[in-house]
Amino acid sequence: KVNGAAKPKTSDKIPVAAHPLAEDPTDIASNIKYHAQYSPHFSPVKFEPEQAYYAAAESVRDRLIQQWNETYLHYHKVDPKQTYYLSMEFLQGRALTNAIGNLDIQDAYSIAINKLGHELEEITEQEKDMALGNGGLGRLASCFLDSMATLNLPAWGYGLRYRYGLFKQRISKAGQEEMAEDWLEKFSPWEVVRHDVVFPVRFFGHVEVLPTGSRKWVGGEVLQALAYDIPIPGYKTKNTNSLRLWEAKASAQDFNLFQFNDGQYQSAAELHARAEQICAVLYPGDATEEGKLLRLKQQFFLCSASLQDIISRFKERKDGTGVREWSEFPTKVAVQLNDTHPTLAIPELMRLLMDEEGLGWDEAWDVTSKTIAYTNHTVLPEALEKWSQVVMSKLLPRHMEIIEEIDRRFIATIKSTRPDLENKISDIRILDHNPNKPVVRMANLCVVSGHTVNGVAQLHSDILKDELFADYVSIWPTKFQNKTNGITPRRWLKFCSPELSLTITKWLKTDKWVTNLDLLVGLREFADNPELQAEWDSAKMANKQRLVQYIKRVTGESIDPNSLFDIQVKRIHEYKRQLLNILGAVYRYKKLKEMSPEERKTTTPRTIMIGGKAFATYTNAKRIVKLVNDVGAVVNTDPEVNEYLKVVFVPNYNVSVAEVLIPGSELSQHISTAGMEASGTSNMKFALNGCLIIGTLDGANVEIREEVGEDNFFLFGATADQVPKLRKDREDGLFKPDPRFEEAKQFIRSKAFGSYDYEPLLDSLEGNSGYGRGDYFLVGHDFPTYIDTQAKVDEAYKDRKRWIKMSILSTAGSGKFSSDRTISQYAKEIWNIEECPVP
Ligand code: B1H
Repeated sequence: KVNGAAKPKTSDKIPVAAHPLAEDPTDIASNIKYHAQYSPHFSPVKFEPEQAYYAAAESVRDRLIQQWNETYLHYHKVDPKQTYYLSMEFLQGRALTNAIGNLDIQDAYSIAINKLGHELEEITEQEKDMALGNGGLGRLASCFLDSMATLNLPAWGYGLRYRYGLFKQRISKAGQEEMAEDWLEKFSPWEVVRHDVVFPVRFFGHVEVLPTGSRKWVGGEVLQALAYDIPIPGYKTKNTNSLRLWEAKASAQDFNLFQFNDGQYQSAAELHARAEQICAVLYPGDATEEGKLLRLKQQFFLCSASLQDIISRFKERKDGTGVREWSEFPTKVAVQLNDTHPTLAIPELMRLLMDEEGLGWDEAWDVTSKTIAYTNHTVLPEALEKWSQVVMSKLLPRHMEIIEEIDRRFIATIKSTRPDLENKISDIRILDHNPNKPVVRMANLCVVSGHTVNGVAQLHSDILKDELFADYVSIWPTKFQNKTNGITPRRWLKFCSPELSLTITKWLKTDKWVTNLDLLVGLREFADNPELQAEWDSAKMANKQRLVQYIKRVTGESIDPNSLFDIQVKRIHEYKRQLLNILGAVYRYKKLKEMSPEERKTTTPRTIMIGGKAFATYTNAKRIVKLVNDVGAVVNTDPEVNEYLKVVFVPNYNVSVAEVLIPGSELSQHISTAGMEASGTSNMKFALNGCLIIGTLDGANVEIREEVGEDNFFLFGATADQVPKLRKDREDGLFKPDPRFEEAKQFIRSKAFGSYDYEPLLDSLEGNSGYGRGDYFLVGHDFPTYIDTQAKVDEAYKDRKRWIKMSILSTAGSGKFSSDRTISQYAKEIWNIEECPVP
């Protein structure tokens, strides 16, 4: 080696040739070599894992392209009703392992990569996560895409092609630091740009009344939306759907050559710069007016481009004659809004139908309301979107007119048909004319305009019907549904936990559970079988060992694979109560310190792992990250307790980190204040991987506990219906804190974990808070039962057999939480679409 230049590792014996559909490992290897040579992205001398990854990914993409094109043409010919899932977030994670697994060519690829001098596992590690999302809502969208393809459903995703996805989290002495994550730094082998799919998207301007009386939106600035497609393969099926991501561009005409030659470089390319802002980042900070405007622009950009595309496909299919009745549209198109972020699809579809296609209001409304359905993902007041009417009128003047008309007609209908609701009109109408800041309430617009509204777990859907949307239920009793979330068993069991999957397949004598997860109940009859228990134990241990190595690599910390692995990973949020977890850890540490060495030996050793990102401007969440790290720094270097307790903050939690953490966990914490977590989906992933849950009766925890059995779920805490009274009691000074809660807080206040100012955080837990909201999240109320329940966990873990049995029963009871089940229900009960398998 000279100057670090690597010798190519490619075996010289393997010929270079392109066999996109090769089955034989030697042919696959030659196809990979072909890509390394003829679609080069690096200097020819290098064939390190990184180069091997890109070449292997391109060879897998070749295979996908063939069946992807076939799928497109098949849908085109059959012309089935198709679903479009509109989402501001898709958290796809890595694609290579998933594609190879879904194509069922894992073994051949593994051998082929070996022939080229590499390990499949090592090269898959080279891939950057496609992190175009925040958390559960975005990952749900990605699990749904996997299930739609696996079920052969004609269904596409539409999103934005953000340049930088979710930020990369670094932990320093100061706590969390954010860095831009450039998933496109080199390039993505998974996307195909469609230069023929471009739509104009307008902003600002004004409305003109034409001589015919119809209205037209003109002027302002016009950007171009360019399509990038990502293939979505189904598991062992030819059907390969699309995730279409829009990129914003300005056209060549918008480049002012005269200004540029005059030295005015910035103003010459001003529109190009504004186009770049639109897809620069996911969720730009919205503290400023500029930030708010940019978010609204992003949302409209997604909606407008997607609907123009959907309409042009509607016209194009059917013999290519282009002649169709608009009333047919809802029989060919279903649009699902992933929360309110794509709500502008409603007025945009109305505008396109009326102003571009010439339909009247009633006809356009009929089509729109039969096409659009809305999923609510949260009841947190701060997450219910409200857009300023002033901003909306400026950016989207025609849409504001349409929203006003929807509002006006809704009120008129209520007045004429439901006089009993007159006094409720100001709550349920779409526009809020608060004189200080008139806003558009996006959830109300969705409920009024959509044909179906659904929540994402039974408890959440009940809260929507009984509280948030109660008045609407009396108007449209059948509009409201529940669709309990799910996760894809491919990524979240088969691919991330191969040992456990093999064990399951062996005992069920079939691998059909991969697409029919209910079959897992078959494990129940063997839960006491010592042979299965031994195999289960060793599969879990293999996953724990992988996790031990991962933690060592990213944190330098050595953790004991024989300790109980206790994990909480999710976005850092006060309602998710990572603070309850860490206060519990602090209390545990203090008790261990007080014990004699002999006494300590009788305790259950634990490794508590916490991971998650805090939104950059969410100060209390960042303080929680800092606290976890500070507690870890003290506990992990204390020789007295070291063997019995470690506290590890896992940095940069994302999809691929989850794929290592979840299979290796034994206990996971889903401990939100009851009524606040709409569903949760990592709870399902943990349960599926034989990890027991300590949790509150919140979101999908309720249903998980029903399915795995109450004996296999560590329940604690207030229930959702008790929460309002408990909050009131707190306000009225009726709350008597448990001495253990006071002890834990006091220990932090004593500077046992350093001198950082935790007062604002601790103070948020006090009754008369200066910073917080008087323990709004009821950490103090739930702390004692949390500690007691953790003691039960410690006892249960000492009985190895009992624990493994519980673990098996957890997996056995997780069948309901397959996203295949969720998507089948959406398909039948909301979208009315049918499978369209490619022959
Ligand atoms: C969920 C969001 C969300 N609900 C606003 N709402 C956002 C709202 O940055 N924003 O503007 C981002 C995300 N995310 C989650 O959806 C729920 O909290 C989970 O409980 C649920 O499992 C998940 C999927 O339904």
